[in-house]
Amino acid sequence: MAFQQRVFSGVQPTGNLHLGNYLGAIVKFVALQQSHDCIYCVVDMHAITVWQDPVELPRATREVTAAFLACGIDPKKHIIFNQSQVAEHAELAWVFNCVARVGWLNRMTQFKEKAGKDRENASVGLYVYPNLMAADILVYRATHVPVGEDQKQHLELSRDIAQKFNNDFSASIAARGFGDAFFPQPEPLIQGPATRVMSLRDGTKKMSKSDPSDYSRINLTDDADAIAQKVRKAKTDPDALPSEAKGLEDRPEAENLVGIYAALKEVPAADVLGEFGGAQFSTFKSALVDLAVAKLGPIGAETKRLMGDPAYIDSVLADGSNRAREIAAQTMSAVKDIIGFIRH
Ligand code: AQP
Repeated sequence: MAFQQRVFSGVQPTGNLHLGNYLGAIVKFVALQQSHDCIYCVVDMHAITVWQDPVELPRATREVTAAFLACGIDPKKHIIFNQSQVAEHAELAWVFNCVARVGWLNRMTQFKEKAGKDRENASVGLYVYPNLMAADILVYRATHVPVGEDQKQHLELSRDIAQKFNNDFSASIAARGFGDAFFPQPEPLIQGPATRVMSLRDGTKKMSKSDPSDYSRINLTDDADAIAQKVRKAKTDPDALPSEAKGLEDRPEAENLVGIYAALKEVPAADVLGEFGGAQFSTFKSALVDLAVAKLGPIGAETKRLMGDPAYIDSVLADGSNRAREIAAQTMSAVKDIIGFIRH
């Protein structure tokens, strides 16, 4: 069956958005608006898999929304909304809790990393997080999902869930005129030189909101001074930059900074090495500061300006939630029929 092409992705309101979120996901959200219908979600229900302060959560939800707008997502042509306002996400997630297998979830590395040694004490929500993520995508029968490399395994699980649902209910799906598949196999879009931006303090660790050191990441709302300080203090090695990609092997910090520069400048990493091969890090870091300030400065300023108008941000979320709900309700009605739930 041919599915209408549709993009879905989400970002958690769990702290400051950083360069990894921006280059790994949001830049792609913006580009895909030209070619697809897009739905971008502030996934507040995912956020509460780890306790969130009820005073901070709405602020963080508005800040992610403001960042989406500041980066250039058009809320009229596309949809921006917060997950908790469309109940069908949770409804479909329950169905998927009954489709996905315990063995599949046991293989999820993100749960292992986030729960750590204290697994018994992790929330059940954190464990079934990937089922909710599958519901987020499939409740819109979305076909393409731009994400960073860290979400690859969860996307594979979403595909497995879609396939098992299609198999488990194949006769019912066909009887209702949906052909041989009700859900598409959503395709991850993980491309470019910055699919996994690493910490500025340790090139083997992902740049992350939860790293205790603010020097490990560049936040989208950092001012020029903060960006300059963080880049200058970023860990490097004593050698000059190589002129070819092979020279970055076993130099994770150098590779990371080159990847960041390439992604911000929207050129291949080879071009960056062509330009800076043989240069010392001090020279390269100065160029990186200029580029990062030029790219991120206007986004940070616009995010802050929008945060001064929470009523406008809330109106964007309300309008987006209404439009998202219409699509999600149609999917959920069909899912209920397919499963055999009586609808009144
Ligand atoms: N370092 C990264 N490099 C590239 N992409 C990244 N993403 C996150 N970190 C990087 C991508 O950003 C999108 C939104 O992520 P999220 O906020 O939903 O989830 P997250 O992965 O939990 O973010 P953090 O910063 O890593 O938070 P913590 O500290 O809680 O682990 C996703 O598409 C993600 O791939």
